[in-house]
Amino acid sequence: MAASGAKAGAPSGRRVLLLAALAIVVIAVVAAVFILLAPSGPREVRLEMYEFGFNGPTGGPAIRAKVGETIRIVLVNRGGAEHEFMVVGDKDGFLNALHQKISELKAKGMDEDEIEKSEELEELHHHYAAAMLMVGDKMEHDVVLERGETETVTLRFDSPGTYHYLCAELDLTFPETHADRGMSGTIVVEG
Ligand SMILES: [Cu+2]
Repeated sequence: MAASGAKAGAPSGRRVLLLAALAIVVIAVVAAVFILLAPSGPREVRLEMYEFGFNGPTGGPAIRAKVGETIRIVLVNRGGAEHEFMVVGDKDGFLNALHQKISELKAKGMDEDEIEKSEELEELHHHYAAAMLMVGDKMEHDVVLERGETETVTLRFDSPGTYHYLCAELDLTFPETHADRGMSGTIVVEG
């Protein structure tokens, strides 16, 4: 009896092992199918704003993207001042034009606050913005965050190239902007 019991037990043990192995294979296949079929949302990049950088005291991480790809950017203002996010192609051109305009408006007797809110500066932002930002259900060329505020924006690029994201808020050492103090980073868009 004991011998036949041992004989019967051996194949049953192998069967258990076989079933376990089969179960592992089935689980692996199901998991792989789930991963492949899961809707892949837009890539998310988190940028924390400080004086005067993104994710640190200066500069910002380089972001890589493909033409037509939607990127979701979560902006968190962790600084002590208001900060802005916008994307330009020609950073030097934008900052030079901005400096010139600020000097002109300053010569007219406008103070920092009036210049910041002026239509002329708004037009410059609009002219140099290289990518529109989807903020909620609105298209904007820039977005401004108060201290402690969080905002999610999505954007995509139609042309390859090197772009710059930056904060063009005026600084207390007016007429310099936060971008002049290093608050910018690159976005490399490949075709
Ligand atoms: Cu700023």
